[in-house]
Amino acid sequence: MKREAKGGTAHSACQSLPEPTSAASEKQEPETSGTDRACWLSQAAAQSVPAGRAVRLWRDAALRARKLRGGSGEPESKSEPDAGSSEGPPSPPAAAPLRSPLAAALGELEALNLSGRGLEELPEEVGAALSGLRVLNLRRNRLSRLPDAALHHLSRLAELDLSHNRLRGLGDGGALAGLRGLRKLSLSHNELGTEGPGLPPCLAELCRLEELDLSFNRLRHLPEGLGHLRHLRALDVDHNLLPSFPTPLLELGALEELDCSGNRHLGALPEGISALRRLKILWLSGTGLAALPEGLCQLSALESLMLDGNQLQALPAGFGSLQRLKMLNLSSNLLGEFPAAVLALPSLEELYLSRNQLTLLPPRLCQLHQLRTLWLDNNRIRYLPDSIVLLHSLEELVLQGNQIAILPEGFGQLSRVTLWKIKDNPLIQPPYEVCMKGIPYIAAYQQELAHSQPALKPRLKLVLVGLKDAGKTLLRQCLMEEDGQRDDVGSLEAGSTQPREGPGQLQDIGRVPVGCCPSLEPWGASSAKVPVMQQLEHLPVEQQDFPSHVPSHRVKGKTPCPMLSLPLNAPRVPSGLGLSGGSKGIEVMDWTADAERGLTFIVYELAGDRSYDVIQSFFLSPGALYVLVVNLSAYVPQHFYPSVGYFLHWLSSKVPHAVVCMVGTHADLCAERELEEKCLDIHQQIAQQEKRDAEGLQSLVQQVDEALGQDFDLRCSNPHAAFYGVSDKNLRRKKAQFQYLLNHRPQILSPVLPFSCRDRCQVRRLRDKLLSVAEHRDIFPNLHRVLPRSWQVLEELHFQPQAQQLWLSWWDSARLGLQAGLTEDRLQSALSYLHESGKLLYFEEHLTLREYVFHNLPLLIDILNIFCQQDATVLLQKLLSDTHIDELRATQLQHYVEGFLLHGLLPAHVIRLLLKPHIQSPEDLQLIMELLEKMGLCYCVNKPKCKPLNGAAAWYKFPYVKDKVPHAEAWINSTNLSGQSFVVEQLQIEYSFPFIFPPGLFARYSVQINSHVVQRSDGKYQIYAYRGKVPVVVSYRPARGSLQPDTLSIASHASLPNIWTAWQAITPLVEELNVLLQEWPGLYYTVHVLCSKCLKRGSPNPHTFPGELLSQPRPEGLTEIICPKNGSERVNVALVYPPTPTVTSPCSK
Ligand SMILES: Nc1nc2c(ncn2[C@@H]2O[C@H](COP(=O)(O)OP(=O)(O)OP(=O)(O)O)[C@@H](O)[C@H]2O)c(=O)[nH]1
Ligand SMILES: [Mg+2]
Repeated sequence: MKREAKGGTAHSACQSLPEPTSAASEKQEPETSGTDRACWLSQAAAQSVPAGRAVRLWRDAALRARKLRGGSGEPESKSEPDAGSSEGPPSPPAAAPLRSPLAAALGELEALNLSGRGLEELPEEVGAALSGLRVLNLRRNRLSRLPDAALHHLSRLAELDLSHNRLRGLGDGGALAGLRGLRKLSLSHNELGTEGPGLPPCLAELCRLEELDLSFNRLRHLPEGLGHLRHLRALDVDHNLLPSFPTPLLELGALEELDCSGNRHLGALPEGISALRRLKILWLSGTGLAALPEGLCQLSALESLMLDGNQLQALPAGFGSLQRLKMLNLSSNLLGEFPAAVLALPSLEELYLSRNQLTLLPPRLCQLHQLRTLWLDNNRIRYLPDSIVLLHSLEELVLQGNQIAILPEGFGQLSRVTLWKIKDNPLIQPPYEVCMKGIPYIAAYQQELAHSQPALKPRLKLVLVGLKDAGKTLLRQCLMEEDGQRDDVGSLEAGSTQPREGPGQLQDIGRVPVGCCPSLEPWGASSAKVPVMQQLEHLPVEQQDFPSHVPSHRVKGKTPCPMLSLPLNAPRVPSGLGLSGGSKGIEVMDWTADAERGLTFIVYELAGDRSYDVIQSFFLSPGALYVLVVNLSAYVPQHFYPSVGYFLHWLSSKVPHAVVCMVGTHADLCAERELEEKCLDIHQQIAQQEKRDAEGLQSLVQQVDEALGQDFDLRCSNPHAAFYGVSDKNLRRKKAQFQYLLNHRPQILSPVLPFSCRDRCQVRRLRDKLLSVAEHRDIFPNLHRVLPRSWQVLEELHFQPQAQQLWLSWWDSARLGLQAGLTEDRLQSALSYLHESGKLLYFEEHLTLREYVFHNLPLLIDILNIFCQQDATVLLQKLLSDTHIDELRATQLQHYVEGFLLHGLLPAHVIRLLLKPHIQSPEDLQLIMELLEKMGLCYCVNKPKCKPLNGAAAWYKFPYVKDKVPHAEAWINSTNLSGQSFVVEQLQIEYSFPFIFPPGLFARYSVQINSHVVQRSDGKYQIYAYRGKVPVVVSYRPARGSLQPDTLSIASHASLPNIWTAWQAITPLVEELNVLLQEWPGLYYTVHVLCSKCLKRGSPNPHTFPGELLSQPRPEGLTEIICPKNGSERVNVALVYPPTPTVTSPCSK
């Protein structure tokens, strides 16, 4: 808008000149540069005018977007390099001796671009030699002064760009004195004002000046005579140190654009601002304004007004006079009430009110018929006026971070809204799961609600986590039994818990833990039938089985963990005990904890056995209550991390802001004093861990802030700098990511709650505690979501007892839909809701899977549990359950089982046997394998891409089954990518995970990349493969001590001229990893590009460049970068930046 407002009059004097570097466009994007484009001749340049307009339009939009949303700062993207920073200054062309006839030719030159040439001085004679010049571009050099004589004779000069230099002052202004014809002057991004006043009074004598850019300097004053610039239309003085609004500006009657943003202490505007009657654009972001003068309301030509980042509490009464205003930004102010005057602005198209303190919106908002953009995020709004649905032109509606529970009826009418943000609101109608899918889904929900009665059914997911033998199963049993009001603990039986129920009936499949099939599982019977009391008599007190990947440094102290010191095959519990071996995988069941209030918990119990890590992560989702269980009798402070700290890291990496309730079991086995001490210790260590993590993140925010405070050029010129070369945009994203992590720390509800299943009182207390947490509207605002009755009936019908199959076809589901009163066209949105809320799986966008509804989650989990089974006997028993199997076949099957446990490989026909009776036909098997592939749990190793297997047996690899073969075969060109002697260059991108490496990530990633690679060879921690003909290696390296976190790296190699092939090989893998990591929104990790020079030398500690460079374009003109670890040695830029930037940035969460 800023440029649009300038209209077409700007360049009448320079019609045949190249796209001019206007003050505004300059801020967005540097001009073309590079040796081959150092100068243009005017004839050639004339052709560029139409294209130039298009470019300008684009820049305008980008500039505006940046100003509006990102705040101000250094321009992004392909900034010109400071050519001298890495290569030393090339000899300035202008310094060469000038002789005829060359001199004569130069004398006719009209436009000269010397940007980014590392110039430190301007030769005195340059002006005399180039007297015909009309455009001179000297931006991005190192000029610290302008010799008086240098620009003399340039009386025809109309545009001069001196931005991005090191000018500290202009002396007495002698250098500019001769430039009487100048219309455009840019002095932005210098150091003007550092010495003396910064600007000479004679600046005011450039009386033909139309555009003046003085932004990003250190100016405290503007020359008094500035007001004499009668033709000045655009003035940028933003990001200086002006202590007040400069009065000379009030005389600039022709001014159409004024940018004073970023002068933090401007404080107030004078009444006299009304004199600027032609002003169309006024930007005053971050200027410390606490009020606006009435005079502002007389700026009747105003179209764009930026007032964000001030301290405004209200607008002046006459604000409604700004009848031409199209864009108003009032974000980040102190508005407690919606400024009513805004409603009188009929032309308003964009309104930004983010980060204020608004609670209500006026019903008359709908008067703003032209409104296309409405940003209201991070306020305290509770209700939206019904009339908001009449804003038919709305395209952007941002409401996140408010208190909105209900969207007005007819909200679906806002069908033109494409940018829609609603998260962080306590939505119940429609529920969050519907809202986040977008306006069409909201429309479908609301139509459905109009068709059928609303239904309220509070259900909360309750997830039990903790180490093996922490006491989760018994705790669950006690709680659920307590609900049954029985007094005799001894009569508790595992089988008495309620599995997922259909409408009014128990569902058989959950009657025993879903990980166990009653007829096949040897432990099933023993676990299910032993009364609790009996189990208590044989308590294995000292057992602690730590996650295998908890780094040893995390386990403090010397006391060895009892279980870790046992031989691998030693029995862990005395045989014959009730819960020998613990639970398997995941168990799910419904628990009606409060029948009166109808509150149901869907309980997910995640077994402590780490083999189930990969599948368990799928069931950690937002909006659940997590109960972290610790065995207090076995707890010692040295084991805090594996028994508590690790779980908090795990939970919060997957579920930011997770609600965690700490429960300490086995309280009956601890003396009172011991109990107190242990609970206190856990409490304190949680606080310490939290403090450490938060402080770490805080200091990262600070580092990013410091980097942002620096000039982008400076950051690019110093390879030692923390964020060398990282654009402001990426830095801001990084900061936003850190802040997100800081603002979404886990919510740990109370100190540890001691618990003993022997003590009925404690059981009851825990149950009451869970209920009160669940009912707490601030913690679980979504609990009381409103559903159309038809959706709820549909859900119930899908879970009725006869629906024992693993999936339903779309048609079967549609039949149930009809029973629920849903016609087929309305079924999809209901299924989509049930999928989003974790009730069933329905992949509406998957070509094959969308024909099916996987409604039986317990059964599916049962299947997942089988694939995580590490016990050969159990697997074999499943395979041999068929009585017709002869001895030979049995031996074969045994081999398959061994192969599976050793390499994670299984052929399809054996999988089919394993999944009996759930899977019958080959088609069924095919479908379930597609589902598992979609979930990223396995891939087919021998399926030719896109073709079915021709009768041959398909083999599947389950990469999370830890491959016992430590290293993959390093068969790529018989080289080892970490080796020493290389003719070729190496590329290596390294992801580091300082807090936690998400369990199962390597396995999931290994599946995810399968479609990109061929001829792979997998080891425990490595994958060697090819992308086309180019080798790639993916390796995971577990943490070694606290200073070296877990890393995952992706590497390839090629000769320098062919290095693009290596980039082509690794960038899709990098992008795949970036996408996968979005499943862990609370995870902190960093990405780096390793220096290939260091790698080549075999350095054990190679220098790292920031991974953000991967998503940035290669800086034009830059060929080499200094590697600080190699002194002055340089790395080719092609070894640090990919030829085309990656689409996803590592910090774009
Ligand atoms: N005395 C006593 N024993 C308990 C208590 N809670 C659990 N136990 C016993 O501790 C052992 C382990 O309990 P489980 O409930 O199976 O542990 P878990 O956390 O489910 O373990 P996994 O399923 O392996 O992850 C069992 O023998 C329980 O009987 C308790 O509060 N007091
Ligand atoms: Mg258990």
